[in-house]
Amino acid sequence: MEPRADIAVIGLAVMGQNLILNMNDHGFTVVAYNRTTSKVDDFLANEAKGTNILGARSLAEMVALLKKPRRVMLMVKAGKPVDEFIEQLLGVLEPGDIIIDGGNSLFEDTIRRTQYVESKGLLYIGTGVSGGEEGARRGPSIMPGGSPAAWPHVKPIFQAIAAKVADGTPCCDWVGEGGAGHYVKMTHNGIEYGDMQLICEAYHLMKDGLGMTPDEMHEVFKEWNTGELDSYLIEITRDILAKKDDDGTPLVDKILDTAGQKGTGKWTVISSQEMGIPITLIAEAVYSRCVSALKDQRVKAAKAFKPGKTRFAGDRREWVHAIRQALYASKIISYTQGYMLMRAAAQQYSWHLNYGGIALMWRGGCIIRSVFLGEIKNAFDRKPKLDNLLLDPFFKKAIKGCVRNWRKVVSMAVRKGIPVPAFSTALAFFDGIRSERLPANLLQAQRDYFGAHTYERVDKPRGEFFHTNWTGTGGRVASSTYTV
Ligand code: 2AM
Repeated sequence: MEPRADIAVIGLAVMGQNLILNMNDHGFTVVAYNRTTSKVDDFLANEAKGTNILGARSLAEMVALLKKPRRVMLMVKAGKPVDEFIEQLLGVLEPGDIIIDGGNSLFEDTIRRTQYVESKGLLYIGTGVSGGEEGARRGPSIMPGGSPAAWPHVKPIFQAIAAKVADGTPCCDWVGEGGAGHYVKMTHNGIEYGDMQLICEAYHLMKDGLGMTPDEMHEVFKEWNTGELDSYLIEITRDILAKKDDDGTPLVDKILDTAGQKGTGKWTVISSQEMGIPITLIAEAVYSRCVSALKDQRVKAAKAFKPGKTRFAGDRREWVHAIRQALYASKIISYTQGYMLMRAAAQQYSWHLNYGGIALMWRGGCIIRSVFLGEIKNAFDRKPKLDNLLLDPFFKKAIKGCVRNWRKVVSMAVRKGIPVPAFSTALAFFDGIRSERLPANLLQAQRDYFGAHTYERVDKPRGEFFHTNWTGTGGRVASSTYTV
């Protein structure tokens, strides 16, 4: 067998198949393999018919078809199947060959696998692939991390098949070492949770606060999609609101209001807790799905605490504008928090993340693609070491322009009893981060009172710790090991 294939893809579920077809369209010779080998035959006889795609019925046959260094991409279920395939591949590949995991793996697994595969003399890439089935076929956002030495070997393929922004730049670049690619993909998914929740809150306010119909809201989202909120998620919301059921009534009204989740939003929040970074908006987005899932309890509580009138007084157009501004400001906060998280992770795991490059990768192809990400890219172009997005002049001005209406919307929602957890946590974070002095002085006093945890003083240098005998009966010894 002549080694003529550029890359092998293992896993012929829809994402794997579409990536293979995409690679084939761009002139690469791909060899396809799947645990259940009948799927290889099916694929070659149907979707891949008439293409240059090759099939393999065993890993040995697949390896024999590959040019060196061999590139093998796994598109299988995250978790054990990835480890099992890595083990099998180590038996048939050679030092210098490259194993790529394109599934939704947890970044900690990718850190471990990169070290393991490198210890065997091979190279490893864990890459986020976003954009769903359609993205995989027509141009996804691709976020690769792992062994830096592997990048030049996969770059031509990945950048060719990735989505492109208007000037032709691909939505794929090297993210960083170890698990950086999967971390950035995880953060992307967390931000996606936040963006979706923000849109849902805007919808809820327009529906219950302004009494608008889906058709009227369709018009609003259509207009929003032409400005600073122009994005894939606003666009699909516009279309969803116009969709009618078979009986001609809006389909959205017939959909049960309980949301599911697969876990990447949760992972983002868990990681933020471990890192001590407040990504409050994504956390509220995850918890909002949890609240939505408690339908039975909600039905009972709704009977116990009957809502009052939810309608906002005043001009509807002005309210719609205010809601738009509240959404925009909250979105800025969410991305600020997401970037804070990635910065902390980079420090913790010694990754060299390219923050502007990440914005560019998300600019097209993926679910959170938006005009807004172009502005984030600009902010990092202006100042590559920018440590807080809020302090960039563009975003600073944008927030200042929205803050009055943001407060107006959140306070009216609170008065009328319409839940806006993401809008309001964003505002609380904004007010917290711009507070030079927070009440944590009292908190430290409480901790010192009951646990002798000590405190620092405003009139002494940082790093000097004090303990007070608050009651006159406690000891004078400070606690240094017990932390709450
Ligand atoms: P299958 O077609 O043989 O089930 C998505 O589920 C992809 O992951 C499919 O290609 C599937 O292969 C593969 N997959 C799921 N679990 C697997 C496992 N335990 N071992 C190998 N491949 C697996």
